[in-house]
Amino acid sequence: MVMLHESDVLTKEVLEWRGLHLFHYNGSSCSQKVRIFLNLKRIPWTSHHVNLAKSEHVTDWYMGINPRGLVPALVHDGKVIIESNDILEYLEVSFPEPVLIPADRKEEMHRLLREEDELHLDIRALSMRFVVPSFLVKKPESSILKYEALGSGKVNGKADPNRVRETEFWRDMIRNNGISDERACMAFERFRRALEQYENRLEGQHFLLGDSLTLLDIAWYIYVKRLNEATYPLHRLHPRLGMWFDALDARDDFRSEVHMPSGLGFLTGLLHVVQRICGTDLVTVVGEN
Ligand SMILES: N[C@@H](CCC(=O)N[C@@H](CS)C(=O)NCC(=O)O)C(=O)O
Repeated sequence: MVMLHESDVLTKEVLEWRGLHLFHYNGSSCSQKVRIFLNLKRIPWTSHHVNLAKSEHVTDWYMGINPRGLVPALVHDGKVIIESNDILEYLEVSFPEPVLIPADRKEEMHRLLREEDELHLDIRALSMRFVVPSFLVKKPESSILKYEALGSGKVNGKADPNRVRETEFWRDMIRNNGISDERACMAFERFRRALEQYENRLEGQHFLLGDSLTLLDIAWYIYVKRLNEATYPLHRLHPRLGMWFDALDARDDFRSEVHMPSGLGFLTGLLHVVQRICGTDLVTVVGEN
């Protein structure tokens, strides 16, 4: 679990904070996952909205809290926890009701959440190719250099290797002038394989881990929502998952956290029209049309 050491945190004031504080962004998939979890548990929390579109996460103050410069980050009674899945596993222990990680499935859940987290750069790649026009989200070299200079650069008292992963992603985007076809196909294939596995699980059960809703459903609902927005052919390729997704998406406590602002919805719609005309839409690029 990534619970930061005091020396990792440069914005020392948060170490004095009491109660539960979440740093998050409306449109961030990992933040949405945490907010749905908090809704279901009815946990009261203080919101600190970090506007990624205005680069509020690449500041001395925020990177002094999360040295990875990412949302979400949690401060609970002076402890700083980063990484959405670690935050959720931590919260499950502190707020056990209703159960979202069954006691006898903790290890399996942990393993499946790790697999889910390994796909994070893939969902980002698909989002930045098929949901948001890449010219709006590409980072110039100057922002990457600023990112590298901020924060302690340490997690658990040691130099953090994840920062390099982050900067490589953004520098790749500069080199390829966006997300390349090859990168998009790789991300698509990884998701197709993972979703196939969950499609099979749904053959004899209502939810991904059995017959009751768990954290795994929340985590995959968020990914599938984004894949839908990227025009992934969910219902055609994985019909059972399509039904599972529709049922969750009809719930207020899920849907309220993943609402796309109307301005972005319009831009995404326009992007899809242009991509279809140019033959650069998702199903054409990945050869699934
Ligand atoms: N593995 C991390 C991923 C966090 C992450 O990548 N957050 C994105 C939003 S979903 C972010 O903060 N992006 C800002 C940026 O890359 O500049 C987690 O699960 O918390």
